Amino acid sequence: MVLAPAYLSDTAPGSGARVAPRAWLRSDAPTLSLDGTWRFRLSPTADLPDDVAEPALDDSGWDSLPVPSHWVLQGDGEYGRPIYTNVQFPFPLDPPHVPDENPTGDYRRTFELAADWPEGARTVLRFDGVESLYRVWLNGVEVGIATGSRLAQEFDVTTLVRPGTNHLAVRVHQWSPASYLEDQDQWWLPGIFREVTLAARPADGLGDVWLRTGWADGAGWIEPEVIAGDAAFPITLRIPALGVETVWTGREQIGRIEVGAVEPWTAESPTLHDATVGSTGETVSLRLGFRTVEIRGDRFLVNGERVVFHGMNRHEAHPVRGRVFDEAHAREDLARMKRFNVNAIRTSHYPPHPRLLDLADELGFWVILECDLETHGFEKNGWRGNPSDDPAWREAYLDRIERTVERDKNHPSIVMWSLGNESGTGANLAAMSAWVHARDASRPVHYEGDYTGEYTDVYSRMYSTVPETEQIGTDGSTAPLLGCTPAQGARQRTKPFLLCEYAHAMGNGPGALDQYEALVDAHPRLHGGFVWEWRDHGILSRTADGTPFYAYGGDFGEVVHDGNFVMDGMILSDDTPTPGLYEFAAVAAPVRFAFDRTGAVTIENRRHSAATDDLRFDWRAEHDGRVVASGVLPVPAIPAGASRRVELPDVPVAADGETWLTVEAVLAAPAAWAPDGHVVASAQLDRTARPLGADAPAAPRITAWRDAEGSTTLGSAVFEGGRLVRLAGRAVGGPRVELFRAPTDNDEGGAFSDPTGSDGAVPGVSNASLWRAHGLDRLVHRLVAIQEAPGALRTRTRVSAADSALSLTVETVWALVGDELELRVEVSPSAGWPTVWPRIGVRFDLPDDGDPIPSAEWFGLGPRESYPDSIRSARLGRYAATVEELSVPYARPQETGHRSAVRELAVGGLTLRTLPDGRGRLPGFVLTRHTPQQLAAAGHPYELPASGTTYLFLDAAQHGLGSRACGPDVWPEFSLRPEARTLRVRFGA
Ligand code: IPT
Repeated sequence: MVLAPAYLSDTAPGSGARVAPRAWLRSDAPTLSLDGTWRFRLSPTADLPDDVAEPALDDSGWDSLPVPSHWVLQGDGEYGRPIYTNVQFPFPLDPPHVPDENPTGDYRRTFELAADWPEGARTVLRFDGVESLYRVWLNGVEVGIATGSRLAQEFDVTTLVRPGTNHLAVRVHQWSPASYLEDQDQWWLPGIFREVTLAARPADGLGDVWLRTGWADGAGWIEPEVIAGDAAFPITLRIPALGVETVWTGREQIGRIEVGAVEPWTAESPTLHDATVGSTGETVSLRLGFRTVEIRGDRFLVNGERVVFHGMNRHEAHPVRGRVFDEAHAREDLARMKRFNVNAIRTSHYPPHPRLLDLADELGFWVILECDLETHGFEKNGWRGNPSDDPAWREAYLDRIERTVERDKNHPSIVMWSLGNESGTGANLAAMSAWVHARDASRPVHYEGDYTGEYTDVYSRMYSTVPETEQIGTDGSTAPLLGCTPAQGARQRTKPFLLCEYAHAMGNGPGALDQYEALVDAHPRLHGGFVWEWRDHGILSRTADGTPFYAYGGDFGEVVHDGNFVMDGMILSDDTPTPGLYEFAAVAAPVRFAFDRTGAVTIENRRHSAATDDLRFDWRAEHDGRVVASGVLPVPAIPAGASRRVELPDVPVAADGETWLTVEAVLAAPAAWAPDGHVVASAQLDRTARPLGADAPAAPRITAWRDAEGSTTLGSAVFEGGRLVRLAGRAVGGPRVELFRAPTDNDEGGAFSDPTGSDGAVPGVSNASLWRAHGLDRLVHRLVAIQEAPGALRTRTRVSAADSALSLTVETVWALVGDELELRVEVSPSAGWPTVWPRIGVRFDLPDDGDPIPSAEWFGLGPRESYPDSIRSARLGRYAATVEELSVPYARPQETGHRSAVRELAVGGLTLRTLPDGRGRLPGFVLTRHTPQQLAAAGHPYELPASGTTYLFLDAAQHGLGSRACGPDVWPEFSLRPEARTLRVRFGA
């Protein structure tokens, strides 16, 4: 046994020939990419001989591995497996030490240095991302050690590199002291996962360039900072499109440049100007955006206007590549964000690949750029030993923030720096902030964990509830704020507020996006927030029989893991947008419509600064979902922040049935991120003349009931012992009352890490546990009575669960009404049901008969699923979808597919229309191949049993969604309390 090397217990960020960080610049100085195939050897421990460094070592028996990549995602498990943990550390909490079991990858390659590699230049070896600690040798000589997995590092190798063949070796340890600073909620993915480059740094080149820009009152300016040696002068700054050409013959001349009238950069109109800075030996190119970031009182302003973040937390995650960057995929991802009205990104919880910020500049996003830092695993021990407040780690903290800011400082999209995530609080964070304030006074500092605002410029929280968020925004409120004395709370209320995380998008959800949005409208101190999170991090895997699936925590046999908590995105692992994202797009829409009684609509432009001249306003009128008239509303360009009242067209109103007017703001011309016609915002106005259901003939009042048994026929419906067996020429079973839904991740939420609920989750027993405890998933039935009358049949059933005295009484009445067959189901609970209910519905079973039901057509809300607190994107219309399309393949099967307020439905030869209950409410439907019980039992889609039946649920009501997987429960208004409900439908007989 040999002890692991001492540097694996050293809190220093690195050693050796590391050089100061600089901006990531496009340069014409020679570079040599060292990406490609490297020799690779994986060892289970870190106590290895330094043979890796020996140029003469025979590595012909080693494997080959691509760089960039993560070794655990290469091969078929022969290089270990990914590990997913959220807060937990996958190794003992023993800082700064890590276990001897420390997977270590040795990488080797040779490269040829071309004969024309500039002489007299310095040469640096650059790593853009290596997880987690790496030691580098060139031509047998140690170059240095570095940490900071998602940070760039350059080593000066001038004296080591030589013409001809060079031998490069890198030893990467999966675990290191730095792992204590990298406890982000994501997969642990070791390896060299970003580019490796050799770069010449000419003596007459540019050491670093920062073109700080500003904009006010129509004019822009640049405050340049250029680091260069004497030989580099003269240095010329050129911005051809603005006619700028400034020559500096000496350092002392470098100063502020007024560029005069210029279009500003904003996330909505991301105007960029190509610029070059050329010295005698090197030219770099940049794309400048002119904008000024500022905090005035409790307002966060860009170019003098308040910014509202409709943001996403963006991790770098790909089902095959992990955190290896793919520019085409990233561009499409950002374009998708734009299509869904996302205007901001928090780079949770580390700097992304540098190109991502070029894309953000170009497509237009407000970016909070976050440092690679999280020490969350210390929380469970009361933050004892937290590196954030331990002087031994100060240098590592400062190194991280310097590397973060210096690399990305030129990007106009970055409007705030964030020190990191969930790292408690302490002097090292304060020191980071002080460093940023000294280095870049033009951007505020964000860090959520600074509850009392000792060293940050904005007030930020995660998952605060709607009432608490309201109190934060309310002047004069003395409601206590998390972690604050009243005085500290008062101080925090003087700052701009943002939710760096909210609306946890795990599984089916989140609910209540609109409630948060309403607060942002009402309280200008509230600047919006960032949904947790943009995408699921599933890793594409296969079962033993080859079925593909997206793996989450535990699927790789991890010792400790956090299950599917990593599947909490607005898009699924395969990029499919979830219904939650459509809801977000509707809530965050920058254009709003308010109809009034006078036949007009007020159109409000809620953008930061762009007018609506890129939009066209289409309208259409529909009778029962069929278009009868359409056109374009004449709307003048509306400036940002303004509203216009526009007369609505006279639309023909249907005598029978419903008349609805839809207006849509669509792109009038293609944008970089969407084609023309793309819908940015829409709204519907009900113009129906008569109340819903008024044209349906009334059901007869039946009094002559007598007891019945055996079989009964009503029109095409056949009943055996009171139960439906055939309808409309096909086998149909039911209706069977169902209260259960396969618990969503939010239904399962509650038993959260922090019992005080200070992290936003509602502590306690989850709704799903209560449902199971009360047997909602295993209700049994007892038929109490069957009665018939001419043209009618009725049953009474008692429904209850094993060992429970709680029950439901369910009465069904079937009656022929003209050429239709009406079903009325009345559900009444016994007194004392203690929990909320998932649903009040009935299930019909439609066996395949060799021919599974392919699809459904309906007139109702759609096209996607909706629930009481996530229904803002649903529009009334006629829709069709296959049974498969009706369900969302969430990574862990759960309730999905509910279409609200259905009027008409056609499924497998059955047609039905619904009638409102006594309070005007219409049921929804779910059409699925699996029962809630089957869905609830499956951990992954591939675990669902083969099915021979399609199940149709008609739901008189569904419980809301909430975001209690990590945040607030369903708001009371949208919670389904046990109550009596009536469901009325008429089948085509
Ligand atoms: C919060 C984290 O900041 C984020 O990284 C992620 O883990 C999220 O939760 C849950 O998915 S921390 C939480 C304990 C409030």
